[in-house]
Amino acid sequence: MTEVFVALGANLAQPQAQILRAIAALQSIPATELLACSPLYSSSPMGPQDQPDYINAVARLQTSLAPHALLDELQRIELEQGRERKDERWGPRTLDLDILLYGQNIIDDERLTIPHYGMKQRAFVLVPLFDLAPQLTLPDGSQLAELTAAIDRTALFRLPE
Ligand code: PH2
Ligand code: MG
Ligand code: MG
Repeated sequence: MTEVFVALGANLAQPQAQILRAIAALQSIPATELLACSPLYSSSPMGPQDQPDYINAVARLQTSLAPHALLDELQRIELEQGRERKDERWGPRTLDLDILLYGQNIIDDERLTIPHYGMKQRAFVLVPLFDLAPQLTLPDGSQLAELTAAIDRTALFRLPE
């Protein structure tokens, strides 16, 4: 079994409900166990500003699926929740499920970049990840606690549980 962290994001069609539904769907992935989920956060959009705020969270899983098989499952859930692939970079979406970390593995191919290429620059990823795993060390040796302490959290708000 490998420990995996998945980032959840949504900013269309009742995003908070989309995230809650996605958390439930993560529990249906074969050979995979949902261990924990962070609190939910609202965040202002990174990228084009003419889109709604996002709801973000991070889930901790353990799985015996290989990385690409897990990606297939996450993309299936995205599609089930109405995800449309558009050309606009960082455009709005009903659901985005990104593998942040797959154990300490480093993967870089046409379908997957793990660790997620942008995670160290995004408060809406680092803060909920830190909620789940404050002691985490990334595969490049950086300490999650140090990255999180240094990140700008303007416009990131934890939702009441
Ligand atoms: N995801 C994006 C683009 N911009 N902004 C926020 N606040 N949260 C996201 O999850 C997000 C984003 C593309 O994946
Ligand atoms: Mg994303
Ligand atoms: Mg994605």
